[in-house]
Amino acid sequence: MNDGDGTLAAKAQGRQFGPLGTALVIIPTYNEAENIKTIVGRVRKAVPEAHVLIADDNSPDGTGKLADELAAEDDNVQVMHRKGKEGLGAAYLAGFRWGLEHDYGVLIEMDADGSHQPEELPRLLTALKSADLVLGSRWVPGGRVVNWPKSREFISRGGSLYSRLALDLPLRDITGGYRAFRAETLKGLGLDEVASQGYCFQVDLARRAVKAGYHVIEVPITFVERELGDSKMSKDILVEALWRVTAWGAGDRVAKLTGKDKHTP
Ligand SMILES: Nc1nc2c(ncn2[C@@H]2O[C@H](COP(=O)(O)OP(=O)(O)OP(=O)(O)O)[C@@H](O)[C@H]2O)c(=O)[nH]1
Ligand SMILES: [Mg+2]
Repeated sequence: MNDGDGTLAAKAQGRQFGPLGTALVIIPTYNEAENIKTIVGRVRKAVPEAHVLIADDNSPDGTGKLADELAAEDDNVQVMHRKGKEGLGAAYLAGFRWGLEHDYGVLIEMDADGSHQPEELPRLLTALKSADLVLGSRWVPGGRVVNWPKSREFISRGGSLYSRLALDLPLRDITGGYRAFRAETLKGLGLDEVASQGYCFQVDLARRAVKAGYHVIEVPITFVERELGDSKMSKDILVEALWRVTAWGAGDRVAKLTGKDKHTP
């Protein structure tokens, strides 16, 4: 149910949700030297009580060094230096593991390029008070994208619609990457088996959460196309996502037909 903060949906489910605990905003970076300072500053201002983890894949443009400078100035900013470019999914999985080991109550996914506005994070966190997982959503009423060409919107909407139908998920924005997880939710998703490639990563997390029976709600966001730095999106990532979603959907249908769909994820 998309009621903005999830209260109605939680009541409908008759569930009680525990306190959230400290939030960790995980920001994966690859060549984001032009963006990293701004985004970290915006996060620290918008949600001063939250901590930040920058997961940098040894960016050739020196993002890791800038991140170290930010961490040196601020105890609530940490940097994870990774060996080399392995994709955003792998960086998030490493960030999630680090956050769980350090007992954070909430783990947040946020891009470095300003597409996910830190100023909207308080709304996501309010919604998480009565949910297991909150998806920042471009495609529910009130959600929108700024500065996207129609072609990009078509691909993104189409990807979510295809995933929704193929995987039978009651969600509108399945490929988005602005999300807030309770730590308990992440622990229940089987992170060791999550597909880490490109958009598959986001789709796989969402489908695992729904299948595991978690209360997943979508909160409208305004997604702003990056102004600085280069996109890491590629045609290969889209094709990969398409075939994986198709394979998962086919697998789910076979499992349903054979009665073996009870033990996911
Ligand atoms: N650590 C790490 N971060 C990555 C990698 N690839 C992308 N990212 C980060 O993941 C976030 C999303 O990447 P983007 O290039 O913005 O992808 P996108 O939002 O689908 O594409 P655009 O809309 O064109 O910006 C950004 O913060 C990137 O720096 C990677 O291989 N490793
Ligand atoms: Mg982006």
